Amino acid sequence: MKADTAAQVWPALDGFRIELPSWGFANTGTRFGKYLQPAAALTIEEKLSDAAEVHRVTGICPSVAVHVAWDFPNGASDAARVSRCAARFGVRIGAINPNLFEDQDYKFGSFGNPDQRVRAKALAHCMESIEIARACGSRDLSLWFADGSNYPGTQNIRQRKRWFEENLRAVHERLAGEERMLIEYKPFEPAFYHTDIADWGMALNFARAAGSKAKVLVDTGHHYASQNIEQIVAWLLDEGMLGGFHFNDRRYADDDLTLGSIDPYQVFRIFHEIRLFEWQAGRPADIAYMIDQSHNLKGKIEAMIQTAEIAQQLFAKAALVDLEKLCVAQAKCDLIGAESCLQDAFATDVRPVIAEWRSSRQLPENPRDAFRESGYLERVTKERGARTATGASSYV
Ligand code: RM4
Ligand code: MN
Ligand code: MN
Repeated sequence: MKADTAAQVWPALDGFRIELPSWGFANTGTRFGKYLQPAAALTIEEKLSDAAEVHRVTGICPSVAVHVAWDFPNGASDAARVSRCAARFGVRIGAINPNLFEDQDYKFGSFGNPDQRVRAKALAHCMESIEIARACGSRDLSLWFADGSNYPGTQNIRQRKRWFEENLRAVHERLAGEERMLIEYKPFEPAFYHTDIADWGMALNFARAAGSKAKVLVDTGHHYASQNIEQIVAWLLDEGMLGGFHFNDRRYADDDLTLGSIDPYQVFRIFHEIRLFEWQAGRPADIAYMIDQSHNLKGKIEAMIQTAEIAQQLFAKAALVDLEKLCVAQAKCDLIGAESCLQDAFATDVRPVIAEWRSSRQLPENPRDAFRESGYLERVTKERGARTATGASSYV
């Protein structure tokens, strides 16, 4: 490996960490059913144990995002135990995701529900989520809403927007110090006519209305086909409003496919925009990189290792873009010169330099091989197999 490649890539690798989703280790499926895996985790302890395994072989996944209803069945009183358990496994609790869906009360929405009682219940759940975040020492409250409607004319869109603003502001008021709230958007599903936070503009608007600790969360799967996600990223960076990512890939609609499995160049372009921003601003962007994938068919732990590896590779490739050369080419409108800066970096095989970086950090050169050789999967398959066949509730 050329010394200058290593000089560019190693610092980027040292600074790159990506958070795992607890729900990615549980049995999940589609609305048409699920295929159970005998090794799937059923409890938060098992999810943390699996996540720790991903971190052990990759070295870049030290934190785990959690969903309150699935991982803290007794709410805030579970927090100390869960947090200690994470520490025992060598990971920590990351973003706290309130569950503002599934419960029968949320049939017509949570923050946007016409029933004041339900809006208050949703708000109280967010307040408890902040308590959990504090008890676990985690900074980010990550808000995704299933709210919307299925038929034209059935809900007052503007009224719901006002209700959202009200509750989001109330959540924001409860935040202290470094704590943040991240607002995620999604164009459709489960609502199929209108979604209350359907795109980045709406999320940005809500974040601004809520207060300075509110930022936008970009889930790469939550865009219409062919949308220019890196432009959205560039705008949010410029506005100081990009809080984090949920990484996954999609072909048709939100389906949590493995990051980069369909369009790795897009992920590369997103990372490039971030790096260009950081280089020009002279400071790191404060962004939470998170994976939001839940694999139904692939082995769950292995799929997470694969995802972390791909994220790392695409991040390393973006670190190879010659930014000085790019800026000169852009200023001269040297189109092919500028475009080639991206293409040359993207075409570079960074796997050897990453393998060297891993060895130097006492990490296995090939994380997936190391996982297969560890015998972990066989062990948990045996331990968990018998129960998994019976416990099949959605996402838990
Ligand atoms: C949504 C969204 C959220 C995730 C839920 C379960 O599509 O991506 O981030 O927490 O699914
Ligand atoms: Mn998401
Ligand atoms: Mn999603």
